[in-house]
Amino acid sequence: MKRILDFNIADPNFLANPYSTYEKIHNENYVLKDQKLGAFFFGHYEDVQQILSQQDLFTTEPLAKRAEPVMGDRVLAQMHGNEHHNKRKNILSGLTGTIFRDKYKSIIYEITVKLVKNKLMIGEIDLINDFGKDYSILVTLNVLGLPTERYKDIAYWHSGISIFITSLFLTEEERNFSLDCSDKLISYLSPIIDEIMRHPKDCLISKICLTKDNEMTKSEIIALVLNVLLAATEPADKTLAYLFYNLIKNEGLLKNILADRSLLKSAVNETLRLNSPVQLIPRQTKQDVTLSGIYVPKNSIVFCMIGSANRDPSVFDNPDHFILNRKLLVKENLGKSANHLAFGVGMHVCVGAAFASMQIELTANILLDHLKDLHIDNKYILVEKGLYTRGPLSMNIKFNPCVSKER
Ligand code: 2IO
Repeated sequence: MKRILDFNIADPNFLANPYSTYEKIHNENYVLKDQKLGAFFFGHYEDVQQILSQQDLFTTEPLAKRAEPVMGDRVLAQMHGNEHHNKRKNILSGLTGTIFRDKYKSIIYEITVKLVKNKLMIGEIDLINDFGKDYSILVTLNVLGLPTERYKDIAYWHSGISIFITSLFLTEEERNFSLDCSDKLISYLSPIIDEIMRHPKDCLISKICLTKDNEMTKSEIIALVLNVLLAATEPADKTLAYLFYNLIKNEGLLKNILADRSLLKSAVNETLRLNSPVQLIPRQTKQDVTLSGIYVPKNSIVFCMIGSANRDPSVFDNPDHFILNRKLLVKENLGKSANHLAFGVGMHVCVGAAFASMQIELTANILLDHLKDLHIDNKYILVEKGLYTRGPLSMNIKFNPCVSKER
């Protein structure tokens, strides 16, 4: 029987270490309620799976407030029926494995090598601030078909939009900054998107515009472009940094992976479980619901605690540990297919999941080829930031300095 526990998401102890709260949720069978926020927080694997799979009971309505004001229109997760099906299909058609191999692979290679090049002789790189932030924006701009000359400005505007989407509390000042960033990014993108609409090319934006009767408005197109830009960049640098942290910090793991690169795929997967970059997914109840014995009134905000669900000991043995072939340990009752929920589940499961996994695996392979004798300084302390999306503030990794052999 589950019980409600009073919870304050703004508690600095929770921000510093949400994992002990996750443990409490599992050990004492709690569902959390934040009275001030008026929201429920579900952290059990089965509950999260239920919430995300029953989209008629638990709607994506919270995005109308969380995303629309900075996106300018609806994002993919707010759509349903035919519209959702068609838009999702169009976006997916630009993110296939074939296109990845034929086109994005070489682009990602070039971006990665270019960004690490001047760090090679130094023997140290911060995977977040020297690499990941620029890397994720550059890759995504290329995929969308946007020019990259002003990527620094775009990264700045993007950061403002990201604050809006991923904050639980916003000051007036932050809100204004976010809205201003959104205005500026939309003004910048608008004429470029017009041009792509006039002369479609081989890029994701052209595929997004691919509606039969061309019934999409300009703001609908821009919102989906911003949706892809945000969703593809925000978790990418975080996942890559956590992956290298896990590879280096787990005894013998790096050595095994260097000897057999096919293991990297599982390492990316296990990183997504243990260090889920998206920790919360919001939903809203369409009617009164009782979930796992907890009564949730109509129109309540319900947060899925992805990071907690992914550490549910009834699904994952030894949940706080990095275990490479974890899939084999998944408990019987959820079936062999049970996996982490880092990409969500149900009809709104991340449309870029396969692409993201390929992207992170490829980039890690390139970095492993270029950076030799990887280690992390004993003095480095992992400090994480964020409740909604969560990632390391920095990730300094060291390696043997070498002279670049690249052009
Ligand atoms: C972009 C939070 C990075 C999505 C969001 C407004 C909608 C949706 C998500 C993920 C990850 C982002 N929500 N992607 O949780 O598109």
